[in-house]
Amino acid sequence: MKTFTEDFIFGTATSSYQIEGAVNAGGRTPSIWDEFSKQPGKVWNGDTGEIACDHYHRFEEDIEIIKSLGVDSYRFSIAWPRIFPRAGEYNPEGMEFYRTLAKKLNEAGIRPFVTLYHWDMPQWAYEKGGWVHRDSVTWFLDYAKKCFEELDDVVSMWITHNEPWCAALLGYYEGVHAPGHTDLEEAVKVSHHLLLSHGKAVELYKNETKYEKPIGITLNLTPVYPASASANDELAAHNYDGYVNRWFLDPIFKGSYPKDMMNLYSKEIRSFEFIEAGDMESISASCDFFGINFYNRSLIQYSAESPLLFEPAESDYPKTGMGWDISPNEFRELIRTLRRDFTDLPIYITENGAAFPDVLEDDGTVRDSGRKDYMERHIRAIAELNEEGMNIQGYYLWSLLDNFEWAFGYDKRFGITYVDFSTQRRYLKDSAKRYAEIVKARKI
Ligand code: IFM
Repeated sequence: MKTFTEDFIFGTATSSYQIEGAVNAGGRTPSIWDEFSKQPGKVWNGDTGEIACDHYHRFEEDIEIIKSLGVDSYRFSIAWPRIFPRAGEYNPEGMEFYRTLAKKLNEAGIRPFVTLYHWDMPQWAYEKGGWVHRDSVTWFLDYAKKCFEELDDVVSMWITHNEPWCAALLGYYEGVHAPGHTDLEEAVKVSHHLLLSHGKAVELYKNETKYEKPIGITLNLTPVYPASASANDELAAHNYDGYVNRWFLDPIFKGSYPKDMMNLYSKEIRSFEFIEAGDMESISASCDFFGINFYNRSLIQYSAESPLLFEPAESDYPKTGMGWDISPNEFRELIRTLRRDFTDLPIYITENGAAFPDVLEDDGTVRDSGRKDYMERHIRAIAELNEEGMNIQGYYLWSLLDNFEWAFGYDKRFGITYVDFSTQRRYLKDSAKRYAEIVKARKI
């Protein structure tokens, strides 16, 4: 039996575009995801976030679900185009939605953990150059400042960016996320501007003595393993680790980009002058915690055809519905590596969870034993890591609700609550009931 201290934070998480719907309500204008998902072939089944879980209209019902789980905290993100629907134009009605949500959570004893950017850049900002343009840092800071001013008293912790790797590399290099570009130079610039906007937002927040809440960033990290001990596979794994993990960890914790990756990228990027004097100091501005989203390990092999010389290798691990390896042991190794090589900051697991093909039974139950097992194994790993002194202070299960899973549309269900998208009725899955038991007992 493993136990958690009283101050360990159990939570659950969502993001704005994935659940809110109501894309034209309250003065909101389109985000890059509204535009991207409308393009044929970009999202499974032509799905969009237009209605999603209709959380914008049903948030009170959703707070009741969160309450029923007994969790300490709820992590959600703010839709930037609700706050600044046009360049320089603040929309108080958009802010009011989040203020009401946060206030009601506080009234229920649930701490709001707020992410500023979970990928829904306003379309107007994209049309002015998006994250490729250095001015995006200023646009983001205007938005962040307004959120801090209007919400800090009702928010318990702030995250600047969620998974900048996805926004930059999936969005601008692999082309599978909005805005769907396939240009490495753009993607690397975007990653720099995302990181810079993070660092500058942290500086802005910390320079105001009236703000004292913890602030940090969340990265998606994956421990990488070579498919064999061959020199080629070792090289490929090292490159992939640089591509997903070190390109973000190094600047945040060491104040520099990994030189091996700059070298590799220099095949397509002739100049790194977009990194200006003082940028790295801002990017490595000290945070109060470090957020990690963990889903799976990566098994990687060499590929001479791939521009960065890596590709995924076949693995014989049991998989989730995404085809991702279920790998709680490698999660343990990841945390130990981070502690050894990167940071002493308190760690929050800001996302962890699994998609599986769920079945809603006639009696309203969903027997999602695969998700339950996945969750239990990762929660147990956290308890054990804390016994080793790894200082993980919170765990947020992804996700509160089945929702719009980006390019996979509504095909992949990550929720611990089943959403019938034709009626918008919600049903607690077995995993949610089990999570409530763990949270209540604070043991597993
Ligand atoms: O749904 C996403 C989330 O938006 C970011 N982290 C990974 C989740 C599952 O793919």
